[in-house]
Amino acid sequence: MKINYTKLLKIFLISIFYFVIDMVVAYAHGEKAMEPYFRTRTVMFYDVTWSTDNVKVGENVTIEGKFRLHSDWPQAVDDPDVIYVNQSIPGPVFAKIESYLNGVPARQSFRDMEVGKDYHYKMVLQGRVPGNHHVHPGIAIKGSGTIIGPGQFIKVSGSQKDFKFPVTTMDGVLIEDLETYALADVFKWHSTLAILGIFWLLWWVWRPLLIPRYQALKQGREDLLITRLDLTVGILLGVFVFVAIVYNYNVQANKYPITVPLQTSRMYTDPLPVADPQIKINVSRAEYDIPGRTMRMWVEVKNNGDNKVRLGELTTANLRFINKSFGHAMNNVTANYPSEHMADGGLEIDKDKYINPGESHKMFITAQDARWETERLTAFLTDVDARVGALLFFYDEEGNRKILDVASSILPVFTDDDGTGPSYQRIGR
Ligand SMILES: [Cu+2]
Repeated sequence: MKINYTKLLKIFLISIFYFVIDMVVAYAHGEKAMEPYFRTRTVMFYDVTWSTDNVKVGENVTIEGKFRLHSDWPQAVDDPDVIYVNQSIPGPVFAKIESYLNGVPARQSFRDMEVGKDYHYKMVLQGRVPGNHHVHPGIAIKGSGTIIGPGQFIKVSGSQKDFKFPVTTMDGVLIEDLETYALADVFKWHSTLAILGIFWLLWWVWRPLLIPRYQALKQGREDLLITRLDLTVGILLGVFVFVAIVYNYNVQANKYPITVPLQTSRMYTDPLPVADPQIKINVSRAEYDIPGRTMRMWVEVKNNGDNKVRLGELTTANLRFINKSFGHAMNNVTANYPSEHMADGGLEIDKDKYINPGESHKMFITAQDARWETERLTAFLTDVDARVGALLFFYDEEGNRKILDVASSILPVFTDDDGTGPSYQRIGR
């Protein structure tokens, strides 16, 4: 068979072209690529705030909020035995100054997090590189990766030259700028070792390589492969590297007698004390209407508390569906909350009302938004774990909030259903 090299070259170039194009449009933080069961049933972010959306280089922005570890934690995701409070930003455009989990400094990872419980995180970032950056909180789960919260664009203005990171060490030495501290030593060591490495590589590479050496070996002439000079150079190099390391180690140990190694111990904090909402939810059916880009849920809510409660919000995968006709739910939305995380249509509730203490109330919830599609949440249709989860926010008449995490298997609906189709009738809407 004759190979068409021109055609092959063309395909190759086109692949590279598309690869490059793809890199240009890659701009978000990869959360869309994550499976919906990961994004709707693990770390559920809520009450996220950014202290400002405009800082100068060297100024601080505080990001804080809460998350619940969903009770219906997916089997395919490692349990949150070890987590780390992190930020998701495009490279080191901010410097992290402080971070906390439930008020405990979060420089290290936390162990034994409890599923079904709530935690509060806070981090302070300092503007470093000018630009308009998308800033998310993130929670890294050991074994499963980082799940990121909602993002807000924060503009950093000024010049990167003005960024200084002064630190005073424990023994009182002021380091004027951590950015450039001991950088000369780093370059010196890297170049010294690189030169030695390249020398050693070239020493062997400059002469005939694989085939001639293989033939010499086959003819029983190993003695030709390594000469006396090779041996001498090898020994000298080994001795030189060893002496250089021991000598410099001693010089540094005398120069900095007190050093603290990186800390690897794990932190622990109790979860936030959250009162039992005294609400029971039974999801009898959930479906996703593909042409209508709508999630529908049939739920029965039993209010076991002493106060009337009404459903105000459904939030999942950082998308918020608000019951817009309910004042307490609207009050919970801060004015500058990023609109990309707000579903335009809000949450539609059939038979929306305050549920009395002791009452069982059947409701039909509709969450419609094109973001189901654009956020690629509809991948649950092809997942091996076709369950979807969410947080539901209920409020009593005083506006006190009660948060519930719900999950249900979800069925796809492929026909264009306008609300009168068979699935509705079957459920007895
Ligand atoms: Cu982002």
